[in-house]
Amino acid sequence: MSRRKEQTMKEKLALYFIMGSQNCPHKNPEEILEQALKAGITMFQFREKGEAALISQEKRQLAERLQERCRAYSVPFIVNDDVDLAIAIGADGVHIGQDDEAMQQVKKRCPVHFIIGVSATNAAEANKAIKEGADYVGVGPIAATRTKMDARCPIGLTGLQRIRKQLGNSPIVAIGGINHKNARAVREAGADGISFISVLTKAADIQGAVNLLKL
Ligand code: TZP
Ligand code: MG
Repeated sequence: MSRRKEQTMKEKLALYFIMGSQNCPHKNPEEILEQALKAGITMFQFREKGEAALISQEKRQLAERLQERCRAYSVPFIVNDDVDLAIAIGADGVHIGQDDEAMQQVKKRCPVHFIIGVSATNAAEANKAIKEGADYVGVGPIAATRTKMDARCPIGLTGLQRIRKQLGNSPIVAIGGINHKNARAVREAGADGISFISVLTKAADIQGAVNLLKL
């Protein structure tokens, strides 16, 4: 990746909000996203996942409604796991995990301009993803999280630092248990950006919560 492209990617990763309808059972995901966009998030991932997740047409319809909101703010709209959906609705990219479709396959199917993100828990996974052409790696969980039930053991700031050392300049976004208390330390440990779910989906004041994450 060119230095310039790398830099642009890092700017997009700064405040990366992730959400699916299952993350806000008693709230309207469109309203949450609208407020988050207004507050200044720089990227969004639609992660419709788990037992309570929408499927088929309902999933696609929600994706399209959220995508429209992102478009209005020129914020990239990324789809988690579901490469077919991402292609079908003309998303800006996909995010894939270690157990999802192989990178080679994803690259073959997606338009060239797609942003491709890959989850990694250690330096070996992160290195492999970048070598295979990932635009960024999502590294974590950094701290304990109640949002992802099958999350691996937290890697802490030390784990993040280790991965940063191995990856050189490649774009890294940290994930898992990130809140206003640890956001700054996470950046100082080498993350170009932070990604978060519950800190916004559970917030009474989304604008205020985003402001605190920026500090
Ligand atoms: N992957 C690793 S931890 C996690 C994901 C999707 C959940 C992050 O959610 P939260 O609420 O920001 O800890
Ligand atoms: Mg996945």
